[in-house]
Amino acid sequence: VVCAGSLYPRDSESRVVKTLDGIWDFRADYSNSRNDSFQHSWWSQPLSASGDVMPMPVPSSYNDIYNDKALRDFVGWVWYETQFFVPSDWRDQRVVLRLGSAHYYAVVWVNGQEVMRHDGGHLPFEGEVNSAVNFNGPNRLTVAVNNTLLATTLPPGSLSFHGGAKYPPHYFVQNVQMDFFNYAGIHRHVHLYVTPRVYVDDVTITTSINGNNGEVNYTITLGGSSGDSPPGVEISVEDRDGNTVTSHPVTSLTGTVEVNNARFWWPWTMKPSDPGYMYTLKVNVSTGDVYRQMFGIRTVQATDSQLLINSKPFYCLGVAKHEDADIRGKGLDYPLIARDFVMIKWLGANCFRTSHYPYSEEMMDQADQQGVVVIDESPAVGIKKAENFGAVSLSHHKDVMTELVQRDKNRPSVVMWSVANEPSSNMQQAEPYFKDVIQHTRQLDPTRPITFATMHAASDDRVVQFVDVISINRYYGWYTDTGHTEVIQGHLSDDLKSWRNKHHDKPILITEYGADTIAGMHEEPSFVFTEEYQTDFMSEYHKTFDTYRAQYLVGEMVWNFADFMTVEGVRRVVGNRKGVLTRQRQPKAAGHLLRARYLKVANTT
Ligand code: GCB
Repeated sequence: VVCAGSLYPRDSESRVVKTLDGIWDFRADYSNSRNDSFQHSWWSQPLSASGDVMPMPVPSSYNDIYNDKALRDFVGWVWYETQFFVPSDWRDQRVVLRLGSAHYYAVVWVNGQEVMRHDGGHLPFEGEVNSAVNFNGPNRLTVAVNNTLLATTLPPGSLSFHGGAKYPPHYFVQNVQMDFFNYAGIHRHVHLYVTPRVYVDDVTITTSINGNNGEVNYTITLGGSSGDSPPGVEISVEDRDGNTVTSHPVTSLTGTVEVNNARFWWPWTMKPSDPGYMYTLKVNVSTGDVYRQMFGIRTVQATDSQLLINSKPFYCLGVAKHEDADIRGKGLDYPLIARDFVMIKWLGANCFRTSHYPYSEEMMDQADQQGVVVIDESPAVGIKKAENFGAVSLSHHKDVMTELVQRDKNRPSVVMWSVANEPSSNMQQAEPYFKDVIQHTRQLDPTRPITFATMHAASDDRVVQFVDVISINRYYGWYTDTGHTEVIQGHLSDDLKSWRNKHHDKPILITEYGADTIAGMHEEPSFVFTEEYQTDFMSEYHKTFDTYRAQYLVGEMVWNFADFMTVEGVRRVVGNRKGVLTRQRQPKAAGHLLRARYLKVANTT
């Protein structure tokens, strides 16, 4: 069974959510470090019965918890196990197990019975587990997770096998086509929840604005109903204080509700006094289920030269981010989420890109509620080789877009989908491949613009023709003309003009520019890797941005918000150091520079 998780599990009058987070038993399987079939049936009995187990936190990446290089760089299956109880009065209801994310490939057993598997590391999946759970005693939950990246995974990767006497037996390494550490494990919450037998399965909300009023179009899908006598539903809209704002009961599964004198959803820089206003659509099924779906009333549109939110031009003062921190790796962490929003606002940023994979739902909730705009990126980073464009890859990519849109479609913060980062969009194969992925995404969600981040030049790209906004990643003065800040303006200016000449119907967004900088390293005059170089380098970009800001440039995103971990390599000094903040989220000089700029620009647009 492949099961995508749809609605976020929330408590209500009819639902109870319990978390299974905690310290679980764990073991890596060194005997079979590949994405093959299982070498052992470790699900069939308690994990501790088949060998030693180690304590492992959930949620977290497992890589940086122990002082064990083999585990940090492990490739293959790891096993997690915990125990849980199910209240006996849940017996006649629907009991669901949901994992927010397990990277990359996961198989889940309850009491030795397989209940689901999921392909892909950054999106939720869930399944009904009534027939597997025991209501009268303990239950054993086993999760096997495999982090191997291959030609058809997203992100793609490959394995190299090294034979001969010089290498240990069965030696191989994981090659990645992306510039961040392949953290793995159970990265987000594990929830067990209960709903009535007939339940709200999905809620889709789109909004439009009519003068001072908001129009809320909704579609409800019910699950578990027999069909002959479908239950009734009652829908109401509540404001942020819980007051009902719909004047009369609405009882159909799909329709439009008008909210008079609506408070629209605004990015915090466009309405500092009242950003991120969220309403709640309350769905009440006559047979008992109640679900509350939050939403915001806003519109988004890309024109030939602007990005409009609620018909007003939005200029993205942005950061590209990563889910990355000490110890926990990519594990969900509330203090980190809270701190990141503090620092996003400290920088004066109004926008981030979820480079290079979908971020946690808990993070996205904060973007909604704090009025921070999001470009929501799929995990398709580094589709670079011919073998990454095959039919299997394409079909998986479309499935991932379906799961991503399904998860985030009701979020007002999400104003654009990014279907990929830096694919070989100059290759012939890229054209039909991305045409299909983008068409598919547009069908799923006709309301939001679509983009992808390109590293290629206007002259050799074949994919930008299909998108609404051109997103470019640029490193003049870093990977090319290294150390020469004086050439940045000329190169960037030429670049922007050549894109405009080729596609004069699309605005342009800078999705990356940045320079590696070791915090505390200084040199005057500036020298690569010093704080002085990072600020000199960025200042040159800013001058060009200011010229095109008045024309068709709709935003700038620095690479990166914070330093982050990568694979070991001669170009990386314990990770990528292009953060304007350190990995601990403290500013470098560039952080102060960006803050001064963003606060100034926000006041002049
Ligand atoms: C890029 C990639 C990003 C890298 C960055 C860099 O173009 O999109 O993932 O980390 O460059 O620092 O090289």
